[in-house]
Amino acid sequence: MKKRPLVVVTRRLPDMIETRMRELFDARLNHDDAPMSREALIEAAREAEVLVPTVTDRIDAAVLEQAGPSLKMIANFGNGVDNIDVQAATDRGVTVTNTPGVLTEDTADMTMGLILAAPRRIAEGARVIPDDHDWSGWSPTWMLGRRIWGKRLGIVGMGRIGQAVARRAKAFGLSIHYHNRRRVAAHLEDALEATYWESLDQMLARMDIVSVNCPHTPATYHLLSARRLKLLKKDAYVVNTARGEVIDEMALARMLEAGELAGAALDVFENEPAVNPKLVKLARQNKVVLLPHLGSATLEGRIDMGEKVIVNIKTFMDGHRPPDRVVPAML
Ligand code: 8YV
Repeated sequence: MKKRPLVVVTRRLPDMIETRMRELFDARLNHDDAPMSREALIEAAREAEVLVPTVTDRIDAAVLEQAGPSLKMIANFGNGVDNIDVQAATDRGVTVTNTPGVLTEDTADMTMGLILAAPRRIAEGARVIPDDHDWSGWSPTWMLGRRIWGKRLGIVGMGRIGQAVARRAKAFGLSIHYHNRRRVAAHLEDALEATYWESLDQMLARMDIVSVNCPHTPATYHLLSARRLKLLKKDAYVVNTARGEVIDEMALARMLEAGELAGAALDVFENEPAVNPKLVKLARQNKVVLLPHLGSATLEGRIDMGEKVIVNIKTFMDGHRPPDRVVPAML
């Protein structure tokens, strides 16, 4: 009987995925609520044949240098692989995979939810929609939020998730605009009724809501820099369900503190799992809406991601190229 590979998983996965992993692999599962410490991650890399990290597990060159000779695969539980030094892994002969395509619609749903929530939860000085449904009679100070239909939505990154956001936003009556590394095909632009902006600067200066839906790469790090954030209209909102590193978070927080932006709705942060204390304080003042990276966190979505991880590992262990292999040229 073929020896089952030691597969070390860094975070809790849905029960049915963990059960399947135990059946197929020598699975070492982690049920701590907190993310794995760097020391524990290095130890896991020393022992595992396959490491299954999540977005908060930084598998950088230093971790890889300390990895054991048995580490042959990093099967990322997630689509974004900016938590992994893919070049360093590839140079060491370690195969990297991810879980593309199965979280597009969930993440787009969450993005649309935040596009809707931000202008309603962040109302200048007025009472916001109460969580406790304290319906003590209608109050004229309520709902001094902002209308979104008819407003301009600028999507930064028109990949699968950006396109799914555009489809939803169009149905909500927003005018769709986008900036992307490359213009998308004309038929797609027509279907989305989307206007392409070659200049990100010019798009940002004219949008009412900006949604960040691009991956975090060396080219998109602080793409929304302090300089670009200053181009936004004072009554604009920023929504980010992609990666915190795409925005200069401290600059954003300072602008929100100074009232130079209407608000922000953030599901991702520059130094996850830490959240900038300025943003936490702003959330208490109803100037931002914060979520703990829940974009793809539906049960169905996590099961789909887990099933992709299992297929990638099984395919690799059977000596074939895994379907979701990631190589440096793709980034
Ligand atoms: C997950 C994500 O929260 O897939 C991604 O890139 O950011 C989310 O789907 C995360 O990856 C879980 O590890």
